[in-house]
Amino acid sequence: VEASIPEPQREAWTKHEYTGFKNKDEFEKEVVRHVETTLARSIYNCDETAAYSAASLAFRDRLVKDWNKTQQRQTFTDSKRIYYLSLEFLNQKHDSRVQYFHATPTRRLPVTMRYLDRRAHAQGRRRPCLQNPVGRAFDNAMLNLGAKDVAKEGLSELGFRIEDIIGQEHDAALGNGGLGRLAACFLDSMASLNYPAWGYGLRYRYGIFKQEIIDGYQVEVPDYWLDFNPWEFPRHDVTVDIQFYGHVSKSQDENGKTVAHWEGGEMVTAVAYDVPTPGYDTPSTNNLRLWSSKAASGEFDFQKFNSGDYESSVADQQRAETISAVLYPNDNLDRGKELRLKQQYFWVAASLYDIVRRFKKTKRKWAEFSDQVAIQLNDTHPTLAIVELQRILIDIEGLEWDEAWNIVTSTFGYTNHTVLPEALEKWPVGLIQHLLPRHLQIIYDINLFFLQSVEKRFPNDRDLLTRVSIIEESQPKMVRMAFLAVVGSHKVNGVAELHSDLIQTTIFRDFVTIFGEDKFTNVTNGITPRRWLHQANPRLSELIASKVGGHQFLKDLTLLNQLEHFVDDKDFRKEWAEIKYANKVRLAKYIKSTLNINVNPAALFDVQVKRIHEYKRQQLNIFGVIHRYLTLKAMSPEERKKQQPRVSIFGGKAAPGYWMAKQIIHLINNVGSLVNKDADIGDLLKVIFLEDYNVSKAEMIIPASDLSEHISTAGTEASGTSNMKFVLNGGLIIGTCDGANIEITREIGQENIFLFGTLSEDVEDLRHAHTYGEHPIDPGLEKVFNAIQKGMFGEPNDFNAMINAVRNHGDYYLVSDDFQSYIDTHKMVDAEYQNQEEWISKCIRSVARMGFFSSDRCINEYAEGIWNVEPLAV
Ligand code: CJB
Repeated sequence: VEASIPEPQREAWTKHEYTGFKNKDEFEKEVVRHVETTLARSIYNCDETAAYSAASLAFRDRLVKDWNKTQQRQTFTDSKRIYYLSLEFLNQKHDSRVQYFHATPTRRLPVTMRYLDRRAHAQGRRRPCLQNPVGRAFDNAMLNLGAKDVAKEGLSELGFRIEDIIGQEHDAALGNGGLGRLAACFLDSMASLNYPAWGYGLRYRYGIFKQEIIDGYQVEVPDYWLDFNPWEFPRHDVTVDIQFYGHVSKSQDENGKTVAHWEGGEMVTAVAYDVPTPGYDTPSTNNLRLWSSKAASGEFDFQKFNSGDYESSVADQQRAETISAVLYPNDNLDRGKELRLKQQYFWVAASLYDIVRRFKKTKRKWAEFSDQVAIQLNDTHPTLAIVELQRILIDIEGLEWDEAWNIVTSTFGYTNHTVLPEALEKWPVGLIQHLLPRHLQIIYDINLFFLQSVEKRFPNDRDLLTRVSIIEESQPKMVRMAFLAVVGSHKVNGVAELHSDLIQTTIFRDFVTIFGEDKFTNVTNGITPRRWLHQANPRLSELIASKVGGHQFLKDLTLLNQLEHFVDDKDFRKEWAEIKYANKVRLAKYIKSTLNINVNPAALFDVQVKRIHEYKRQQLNIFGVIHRYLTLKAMSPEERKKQQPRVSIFGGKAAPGYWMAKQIIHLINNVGSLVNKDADIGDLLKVIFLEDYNVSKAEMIIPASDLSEHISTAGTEASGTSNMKFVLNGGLIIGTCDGANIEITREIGQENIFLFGTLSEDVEDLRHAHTYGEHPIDPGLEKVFNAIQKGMFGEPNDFNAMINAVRNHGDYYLVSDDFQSYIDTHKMVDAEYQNQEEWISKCIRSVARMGFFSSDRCINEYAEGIWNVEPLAV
């Protein structure tokens, strides 16, 4: 690798190397410098936002050093890199209201009071500090650089409280739910384990919408987050022109070989924005590269501009910017919009151009490509990368088809995250033909060669060929992206054992026959303990650290098993219980402040927070809550006194076009309106819907749960990851035998989880029976339906569709089948919760046994079994 500075001049560079602040004074100096120069402000107009910006920049400067060194190390050692392609990377969305309810509660003071208070603080008169601020990138940088105390003292001397400063952060929420959050956990683990890895994604101007609840209904509000983000580096010099539309012509080269030329159409430019992603307790800092779209500065708009068509040249610009403008807000649902396909190709083409460019700098032979590059496809969204790499290799680099295809298939791995039919991506052939004419030809060729090879091995099986064809012979014809991803990858994995078995026996069954079992594997999902324990629940993290030999468990989560020795330790149990209670108090305060509802922190907190989806069955939960309410109402006051008080807490967004999901939200809110003010019921039951559930709120809600609900119809939830977060934070779960619940049970023991409901192997038969035979509704559920239809929870017609889905439309999600066992299991929960001593033992044992679910374990499995990549020593 050549340096741009010649040898004799490098001495000066070494002498003046930037080293970042080393102590409090130097930190303060950096902050003041950034306020005065970078931000062009002064003591007269340095507000908290400016202080946040300057402090972040001081840390960023230090992070950048590690980041640069990491990149240089990876280049010099010529190591194989992992490229993680994901349309979503879900980080925290900051909500300014949340921070005031973390840990030690303090009153939110009026602005002027806070100002006075801050000055008092600066003069040394301290008041209690909040311990668990929520700004992420900043907090993460402080954590990973081990300099939080320095920052705290330095900021205090400059007149600010670190909690207020962290609270200024407005981070990106570039994802919908589990899939995007998994990608963020993976980035954390890859850096923490010193793997050379890059993430590639899109820099949406609008991330996931903000949810407001108005009169019980969800309303979506756009979320603009790009005001000032010190954590990203615009690389205006790193751009790639991406072509769309046009046509393909063919010519012969000097050797008589046919060469394809993709010509015409329009260009859009991709601009790179880099986000350093530091690892925990290591200087390794990887890169997340997000692409933003803008109009190409090439001939197209220039021509129009010259011909005086200013308006349309501006329109072109806006059209180009539209590509990266907005995250599609659907979870587990494919809507097939043209702009979405444009996003996919734009992102994939820019990323591959970048990856190939980096590889070509090594001057290695093409045959070595997959020794240097592993590309992981996070779901089918980046599947066009397979086609694009084949195109680059044959059309641009002049390789033969077979040689190119070998390189392609040994480079890619594909992770499947869902078996839901409505989520499996398909694109109309005509749309691809129009947008990416050359790619369609290549897809047809990939399919042709694939089907020929199948035909050879399984002659005379036309059905098989039809079933596995990448092209679905429907009206219109469709490209099946999951099949293309399977054919173009060397490994395909599911995200939990049951899910990986299911994909091999259902959607990809024929491919297992064709390619053999070895191509298919499982990597059970995991979560980063840095975020989901240490940062979300600092007191619990410290308590654990005090028992298991310090914070090493955050790097090796299996060390949690030492907690088993303390299950009977009185003081430990007491502190454990106090922490849970404090977390519940914090959530109760938040509920009071946002909804003006009093909930009793001593009640059992029963939480279901996740995207709203029929398969996740929030409807089962709310029907169960109604059943509980009706049961309580029918009791005598004496009987009621014996019942376990509960707070049922819901949160989650519905995709804006998902009408049924929105009705579920509406019903939850209507039930809450009635129940929460019913004097007969009081503390025995409260029903809460928390608005705008996101990662920040998850950090507050999850540590406060006693029981959480993971109750998808068996066989529908690929893994789930919040189940892991809840258990790791000392909450028990009620769940179906679905996704990772099964492995959680295996790890923590059957006695520590409340399982209920139909098993996945019985689901199909029941569905069949509903459609073709009798389908009597569960009598308990029937009572619930009657109450709704009598208008107990508002206009009954609003909920007809929800009821009809169960009663008249085959009950696809088996709500009625599972209702009785769901209710019975909740009765068991109530009974067991009464015995607090036993309950706490279960919680501690569960946490002790959760080591398996670290995303570090997961990343090591990918590295060994799929990527063939080693960590890079630092
Ligand atoms: N998943 O979040 C999504 N969106 C999709 O479109 C498809 C799947 C989720 O991915 C998670 C990470 O693998 C899984 O834990 C979860 O079960 C799945 O629904």
